[in-house]
Amino acid sequence: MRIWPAAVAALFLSASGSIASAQEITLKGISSFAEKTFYSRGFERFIDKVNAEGKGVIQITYIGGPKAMPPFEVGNALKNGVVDIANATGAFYTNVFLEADAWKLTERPMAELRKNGGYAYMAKLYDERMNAVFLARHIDNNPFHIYLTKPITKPDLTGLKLRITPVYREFFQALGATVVQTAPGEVYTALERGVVDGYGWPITGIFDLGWHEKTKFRVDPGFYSAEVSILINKATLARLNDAQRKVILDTAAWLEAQAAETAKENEADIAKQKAAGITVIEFKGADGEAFRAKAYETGWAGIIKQSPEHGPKLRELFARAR
Ligand code: 173
Repeated sequence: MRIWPAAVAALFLSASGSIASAQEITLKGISSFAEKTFYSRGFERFIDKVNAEGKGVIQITYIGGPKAMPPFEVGNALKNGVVDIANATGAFYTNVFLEADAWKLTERPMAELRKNGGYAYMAKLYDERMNAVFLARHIDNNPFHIYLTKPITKPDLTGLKLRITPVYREFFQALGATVVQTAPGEVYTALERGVVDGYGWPITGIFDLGWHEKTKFRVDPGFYSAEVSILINKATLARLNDAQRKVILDTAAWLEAQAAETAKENEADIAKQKAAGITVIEFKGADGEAFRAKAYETGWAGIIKQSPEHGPKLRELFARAR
């Protein structure tokens, strides 16, 4: 007689245990940028908040950065469901979705792009090309710059070899540079060996991988707006129940709302670069305006050339009249 209540209790316990584990889902997350460096930090805050608020509901296991997966492979891994959630920038996955590089050309905040159809236009392409949903842009208002080991006196890179990603290709070539694409993890060695005379990178983060040691000049003004975002595999998102989806979407909205604040961090790195002895080569006034205009013209020309179908529409939605 006494065995029944125990057996029933055991059954109940194991049943409720399996229900609990069926309700908690664990996603695999990967970053295209090194762990704990500037461009991974927003993703890491996202993971920490999901894991805190999603206890018993949803958790993210952080696989890591480029040590775990080459950064230019992350887009494919997300598309194929090898990972569920990724921190990446469009330039790193043009191999699966070439128009993603157009995010760098946005001159409107994400809040506006989510209203004016710009986000919706891209969302359709993420769905079609990448089986993905764009959750949150956590880097914005963060311009790119040219960093050099040799000085220039005018906006002319003739005779110089620069490290690039797709972000800078058209612009640097238009300025006369020879270009070589590398992942961020190869920049230090390329500088050290004199394989390159400089590189493109945003205003923040050059200290993360020690590049300040090899950098002598920064060219101002900056151009474009770096984009780093969190993407989720479409099938993964579809598999989530309402509570799980709510944790992900609420945390994404929380993170994207902070993206504009990236600009506050720009100033700190500008000061740090100065303290590290990096000399600013500045094109002032009309020269600076012409330099920036050329960046946008060549940038859009590159996107439109590669995607005559979507490039012009993206320009209408992303750009400001200039
Ligand atoms: O230079 C790069 O590797 C690059 O394209 C990029 C994009 C966004 C943030 C940081 C770097």
